[in-house]
Amino acid sequence: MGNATTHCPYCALQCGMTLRTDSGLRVEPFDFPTNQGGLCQKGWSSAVVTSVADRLTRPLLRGEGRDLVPVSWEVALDHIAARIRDIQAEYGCDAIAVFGGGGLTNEKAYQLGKFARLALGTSKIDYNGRFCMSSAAAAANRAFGIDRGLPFPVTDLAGAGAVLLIGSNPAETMPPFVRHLDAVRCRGGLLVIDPRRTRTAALTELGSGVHLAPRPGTDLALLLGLLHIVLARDALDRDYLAQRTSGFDEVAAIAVAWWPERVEQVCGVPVADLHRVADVLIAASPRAGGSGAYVLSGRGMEQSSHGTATVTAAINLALALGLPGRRGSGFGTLTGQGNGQGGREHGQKADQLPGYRHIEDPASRKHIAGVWGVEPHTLPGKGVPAVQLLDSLGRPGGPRALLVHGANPVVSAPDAEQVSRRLRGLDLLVVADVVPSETAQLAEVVLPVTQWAEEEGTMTTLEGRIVRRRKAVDAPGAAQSELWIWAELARRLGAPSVWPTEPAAVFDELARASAGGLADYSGVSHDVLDKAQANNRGIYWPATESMLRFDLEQGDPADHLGTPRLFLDRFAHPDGRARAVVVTPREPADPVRREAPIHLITGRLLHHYQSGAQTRRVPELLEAAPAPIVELHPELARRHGITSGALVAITTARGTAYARARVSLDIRPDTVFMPFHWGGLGSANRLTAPTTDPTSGMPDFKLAAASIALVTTALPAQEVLA
Ligand SMILES: Nc1nc2c(c(=O)[nH]1)N[C@H]1C(S)=C(S)[C@@H](COP(=O)(O)OP(=O)(O)OC[C@H]3O[C@@H](n4cnc5c(=O)[nH]c(N)nc54)[C@H](O)[C@@H]3O)O[C@H]1N2
Ligand SMILES: Nc1nc2c(c(=O)[nH]1)N[C@H]1C(S)=C(S)[C@@H](COP(=O)(O)OP(=O)(O)OC[C@H]3O[C@@H](n4cnc5c(=O)[nH]c(N)nc54)[C@H](O)[C@@H]3O)O[C@H]1N2
Ligand code: SF4
Ligand SMILES: [Mo]
Repeated sequence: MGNATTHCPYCALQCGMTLRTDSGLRVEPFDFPTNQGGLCQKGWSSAVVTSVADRLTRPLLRGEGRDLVPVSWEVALDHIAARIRDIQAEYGCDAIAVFGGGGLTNEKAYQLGKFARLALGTSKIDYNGRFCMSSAAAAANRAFGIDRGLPFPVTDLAGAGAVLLIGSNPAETMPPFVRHLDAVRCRGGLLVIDPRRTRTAALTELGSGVHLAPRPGTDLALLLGLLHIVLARDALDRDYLAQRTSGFDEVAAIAVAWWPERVEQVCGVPVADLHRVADVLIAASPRAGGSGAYVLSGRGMEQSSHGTATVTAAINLALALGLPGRRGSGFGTLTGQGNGQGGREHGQKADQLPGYRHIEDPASRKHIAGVWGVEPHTLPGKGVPAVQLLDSLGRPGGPRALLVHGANPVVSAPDAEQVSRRLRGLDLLVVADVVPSETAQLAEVVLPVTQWAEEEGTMTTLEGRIVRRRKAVDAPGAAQSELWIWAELARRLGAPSVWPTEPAAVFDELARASAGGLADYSGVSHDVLDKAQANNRGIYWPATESMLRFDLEQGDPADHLGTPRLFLDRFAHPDGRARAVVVTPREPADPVRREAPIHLITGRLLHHYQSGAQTRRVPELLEAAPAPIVELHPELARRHGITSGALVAITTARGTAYARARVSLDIRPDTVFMPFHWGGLGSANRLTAPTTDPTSGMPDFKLAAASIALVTTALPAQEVLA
C-alpha cells in the first residue's frame, strides 16, 4: 500500500484527495475541478473513521444469549444462506428484501442489484437514494428524458449572471462548491430560497443578491409567481420554447393566475422581493443578452410528497427563460450522497436495471439477461419504493428478511420509530457496515465491510463524472469487500451467472450492461480512467468507446472526456424536445392546526453527515456539534419560555423528540428546524411522516406540523442530550 489519489468518502462533490500513508493515514486535498484544492472539515477528518474504536472487524451473529458475538465468515455466511433458503421455501423469493445505499461504489451498486435479482430472485430492492434524489430524478426524466443531476460541469457556474438556489444550503452541505458561486455573487446574481437565513442565504448579502424566506412547503406557488412575472414582463424566450420544448402554453395558462400579491399571501414573501428575483434572472437570461442563468434545486424543495411537481415548476421556469441545454445556462439538481448519481443508475432502484433502464421494458430485460447469461423471464419485475418497502417488512404478505448495505434507516427513514418496530419484527435482519450503526444494532447478523481508503472502485460525481476511488490501506481485522460477500452468498445459494470480486472486472461487466442505456458507461474501464491523460479529471457519461476515441484524437481536451454538457443539441426524448408539464400547488399532507401550529423542517449541519453513523464517531466533529439541536426564532422561544440551550420537546402526530434550543433570528417565527443526524430521543425522524410523492416515492422529510414545549421535568432525554 502507499499514497493514493482518490476522492472523499462523503458527499457527491467528491472532492479530490491524496491519501498519505507515511505516518498513519492522512488526507490532503488536490486540485480537482469540483473542489479546486478545498475540503470541508468532514473531508479533512475522514481518515479517522477507518480506525474508530468500535470499527467492525469481525462478523457478528446474535447468539442464544441474544448478544451479538464474533463468528467466522464461514459461520456467518452459512447461517445467512441457510436462513434465506428456509424463508424462501416457506414464503417465496420476494420474502427476502434488500436495502442499498447511494454511498456504495458503482461496482457495488451494480452488483447489489444483480445479487437481488439473480441470487435472491427478489423484486424487493430499493435504497436510501429514494429519500434523496428521487423527486429530482423523476422530474428530470419527465422533462428532459434523462436524469443527470448537473448536465454541465460545476465550473460552468462561474460565468453566470444569476444562480437561483432553491432549498439548497451548499455553504454547509458542500462548502468547497461555494467557490463556484463567488463570481456570480459579486455580480449580484446569487438568489437563494430557504425558510432560514442559512450560511448560503447570508452570502447573498455580500453581493446585493436576494434571499427569499417562504413559508415551508410553498415553493411551487412561489415558482408559479416568478413565472407569472416573466410572462407579465414579456420575457419569455419564445424562439427557444417553439424550437426546443412542448407543452409550455398549458403551463403559461396556469401561471397567469399566480399574480405576485396572491403568492405573497400563500408564501409570505414580499411582492417587491419576488420582482427583484425575477429581474435578476431575466437580465441574466440568454434572450436578454445576459451572461447566462442557472436554476438549481436542493432537498429543501424536493423532499416532500409534492416534490416531483415542485421540481417540475422550477424546470418550467428555467424553460420559460430558455436556460436548459444552452451553453452558460441551465437547470440542475445538486446530488447529495457520495455516489448518489451512480447509485441511481445501475439497478438498486425498485424499477430499474443497469444503464438506467426500466425493468419492465422487454428490450431492457433481454439485454441485461444476455449480459448476465440468464433467460429474460427469470428476472423479477419491479418492486416497491423504500418507504413502502420498509413499512411492509414482517407484515402478512410482506418480506420476512432484509439485507442492508450502506444505509442506516433506523435514523434516516421517515417515522423512524415505526421503521424500528418493523425491523424488530423480521425473521432475519442482516446489516453490512463499517461501524455498529443504529440499524446494525438490531441485526441478527452484522457483516464488517471495507470502505473508501481500503478499496478500489469508481464513483460518479454530482456532474455525472466517473472518477476512480483508490486503495491506500488494508482494512482492519477480517473486514471484507461486499463484492466478495455477494460472490460467496451467490455460490451458497446456487445462483446462475458469474460473480467476479475484483472491482475492475465488475466494472467491465457494468460497462457492458450499461451499453446503449441512458447512462452509458460502455467506453470506460478502470484502465481507461487510469490511463487517460485526463487522469484524475474523470469521464462524463454517456461515454462510449467511439466517443472517447474521438475525444482523445482531438488531443484530450483536459476536462472534457465523454459528455460534459448534455442537451446542447437536443433533449433525450424521441422528439428531442423538453417537456413543460402543468403542476399546481396542493395543501400539505400534514397541515398546521391549532394543536400543531408550527412548521417543522429538517436538514443538515456542517459537521455531521446523514445519520451521523460515521461523523458522530469523529471527535473533532462531535465536539463542534455534540448533540441534537432545534433552531427557533426568539419570538417563538419567548412565547414558550425557551432560552438558548434549554431542553425542548417537539411533538408531531408521529411522536416526540428532544433537542437543545438554538434561538436564532435566522429562521421564520412560524418554523423550527431540526437536523436529522442523531438517533434515539433526539432523532428528527421520530417526527417526520411517511406520506410519499405518488410519482417519486419521496417522503415528507421537509414538512410536518409540530408543537413545541420547554421540558421542565427531569427526563431520560436530559441525560441523553447532556
Ligand atoms: N454537512 C453535510 N453535508 C452533506 C450531507 C450531510 O448530511 N451533512 N449530506 C449530503 C446529502 S446526501 C445531501 S442530499 C445533500 C443535501 O444538501 P442540501 O439540500 O443543501 O441540504 P438540507 O439541509 O437537507 O436542505 C437544504 C435546505 O432546505 C431548507 N428547506 C427546508 N424546507 C424548505 C422548503 O419548504 N423550501 C425551501 N426552499 N427550502 C427548505 C432547509 O432550511 C435547508 O437549509 O447534502 C450532502 N452534503
Ligand atoms: N428528517 C430527514 N431525514 C432524512 C433527510 C433529511 O433531510 N431529513 N435526508 C435523507 C437523505 S437526502 C439521505 S441521502 C438519507 C441518508 O440516510 P442513511 O442511509 O442513514 O445515510 P448514511 O448515514 O450515510 O448511512 C450509510 C451507512 O453505510 C455505512 N457505509 C459507508 N460505506 C459503506 C460501504 O461501502 N458499505 C456498507 N455496507 N456500508 C457503508 C455508513 O457507516 C452508514 O452507517 O437520509 C434521508 N433522511
Ligand atoms: S464537500 Fe463533500 S466531498 Fe468535499 S470534503 Fe466535504 S464532504 Fe467531502
Ligand atoms: Mo441525500
